[in-house]
Amino acid sequence: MAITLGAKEFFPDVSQIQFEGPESDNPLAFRYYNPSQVVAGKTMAEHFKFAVCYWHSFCGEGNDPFGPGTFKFPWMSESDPIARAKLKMDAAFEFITKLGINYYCFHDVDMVDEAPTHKEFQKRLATMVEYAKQKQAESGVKLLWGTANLFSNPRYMNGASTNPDFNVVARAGAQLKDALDATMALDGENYVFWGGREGYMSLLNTDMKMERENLGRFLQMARDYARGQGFKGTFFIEPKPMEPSKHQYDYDAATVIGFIREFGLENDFKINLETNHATLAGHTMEHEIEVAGAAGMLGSIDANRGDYQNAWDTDQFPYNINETVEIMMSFLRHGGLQGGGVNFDAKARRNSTDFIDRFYAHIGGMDTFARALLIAADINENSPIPGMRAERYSTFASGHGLKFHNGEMSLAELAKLGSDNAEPAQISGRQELYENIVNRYIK
Ligand code: XLS
Ligand code: NI
Ligand code: NI
Repeated sequence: MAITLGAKEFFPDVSQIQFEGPESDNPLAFRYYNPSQVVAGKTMAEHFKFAVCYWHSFCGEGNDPFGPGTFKFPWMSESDPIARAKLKMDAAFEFITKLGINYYCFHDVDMVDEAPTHKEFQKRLATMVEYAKQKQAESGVKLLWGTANLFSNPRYMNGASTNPDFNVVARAGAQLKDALDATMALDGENYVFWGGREGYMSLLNTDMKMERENLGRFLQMARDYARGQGFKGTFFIEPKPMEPSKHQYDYDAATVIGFIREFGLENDFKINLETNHATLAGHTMEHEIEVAGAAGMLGSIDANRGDYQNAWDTDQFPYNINETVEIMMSFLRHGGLQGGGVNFDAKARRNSTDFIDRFYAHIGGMDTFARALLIAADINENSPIPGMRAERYSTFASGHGLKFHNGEMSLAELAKLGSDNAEPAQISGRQELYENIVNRYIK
């Protein structure tokens, strides 16, 4: 059943993508993602809350530092910015709906082109927010999160809230307030801060202490304003170590947790982790999930993957099943996401020039996650791994170990036990056995 929301159908060759099971050879069907299937106590749709991102799927034309875009959007021939933005939104909602996805995410400037003045952009954005309201109501698609693009416009070349010039900080504030208003008007469930240029290019000209404090103030203001307007959602900070800055202040999950606590944001902020940002920071995504999860701050995921042979944010769609199984093992261990979902912050390759490639990309990403969830749940429920992990830490389950863990032991007591006991026996970590078991469950 094809659902057409706008007057024009943009993808007449694609009908509603259905779950057909692992044996299906239909490239436009899900083989694992079955939204209503219950796994580990929740439906797949509830676990993931998959989202399509506006910027990669409907704005990015495939340009790279060596060449212009390769991708021709059918709405580009429309010259009026509002008419063009409305066509783009019609196409976006048709795409999202046909994929059976319930959420989307956007930056303010993804919705409609920037204008010569701030006031003119405000008007454009307000028009598109009204239009998006209608599209959401017709389709049932919801806004997972909104954000302000405070990094593309040349005025932000030295940062937005961390800019050395207060005038730029104020301009960023105007954009932030509008993006918060747009998110709230659309019942956005969360709001994201990704600070691409909130960092430095050189310490020679940078007062890092001042810039970090200003970033903290900016986030506090955002929280106070939105809470004052009745926003009940969660704010997320999305860590990334670098790119476009040489160094970004929100380096990784551990750094962001410290920042959130330093600036008193812990009751309102959690973390939006992105796979390729984890790898750029020299971590795995499951490492980042463990760090955020342990702090109770695992909010949302930007799903993608990098390329191990080069080191930039390639934003490829998830595909690697072993990697995603380990991600889902950590995900389940921490009880899933708090408030957020799995947003495909990923783009089809520059030479994947047909719109159908974006359908294949999302189907593949969703199926990779769904299959990994099934495998991770199977490992948790049926494999020896949970028992092996529990056994590995069993000396902390009772007695002296438990007392130590609970902070009920002094160093003198600990030292006495350590000195009186015989040399501890050597216990293998069994890493290769764990790895073999994981591979055995990947079927
Ligand atoms: C860029 C980021 C960006 C954020 C939203 O690397 O991933 O796309 O998710 O601003
Ligand atoms: Ni992202
Ligand atoms: Ni990214």
